[in-house]
Amino acid sequence: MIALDPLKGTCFFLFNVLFLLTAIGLFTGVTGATAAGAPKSSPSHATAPPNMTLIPQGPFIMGSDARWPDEGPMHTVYLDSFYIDKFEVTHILYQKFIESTGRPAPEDWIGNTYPPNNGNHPVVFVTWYDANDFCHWAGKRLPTDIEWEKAARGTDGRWFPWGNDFDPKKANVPQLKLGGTTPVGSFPKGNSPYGVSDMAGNVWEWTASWYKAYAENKRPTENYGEKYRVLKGGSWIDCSGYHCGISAPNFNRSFFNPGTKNNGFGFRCAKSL
Ligand SMILES: [Ca+2]
Repeated sequence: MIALDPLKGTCFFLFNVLFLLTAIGLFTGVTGATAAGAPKSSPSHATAPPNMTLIPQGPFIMGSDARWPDEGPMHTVYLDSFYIDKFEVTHILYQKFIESTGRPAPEDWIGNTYPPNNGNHPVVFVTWYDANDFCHWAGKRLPTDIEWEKAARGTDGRWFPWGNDFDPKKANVPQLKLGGTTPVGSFPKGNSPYGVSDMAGNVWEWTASWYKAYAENKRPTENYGEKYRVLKGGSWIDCSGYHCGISAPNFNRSFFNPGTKNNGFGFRCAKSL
């Protein structure tokens, strides 16, 4: 399923401008150093905040024409570099947020205590507002759906974080029949090309984006607009009763009222450089 793309034209324009600026830099010999001759610091994995990783700038393939109308068309988007959490936000981290801010705990907690032995599981029963406020409290922000898809997909247009073939042993997906969440990072063979965990399965993840049609999408629905927020990545929950198909593909889109919370919705944060 898909969103956002008045950005597409802008992204291509920016790409062309950046290409031109790079070319100018090469001809004038100013890339890689400041006018004063000091080395220019460039973002790297080494400079990423703890438990975050760098998603480098550049174009990537987003969307798909293979399944649901809102997932297409497949198109190329240019993004600047950004950081994203390697893991879904856990109960342990969310507890720090609650204790710091006085925010009410999720409904499956007892008081300010998360379910027993679930500290490293992703927090669930969180609304979009909870997720958005947590990320800002942590000095971060929610990723856009575009950023999320690049972090999961890399640049080669793959269907799943690990490649093009569905493999229920590489993610906590309903086909694995575990019946609940797993500790974050439990499926390292299912990591994305950037080493990001649980991008297919475990919990669906709230993004900053409204549910809107991609540019050039010719299949409008009454659901597009600034009503629903996009969630990405599938979860452990079997949604086949809703004819959702396999929810693990990188380009899959779900959309819900931002006040929705359940035992399959969580989130991770991103950060601008
Ligand atoms: Ca996930």
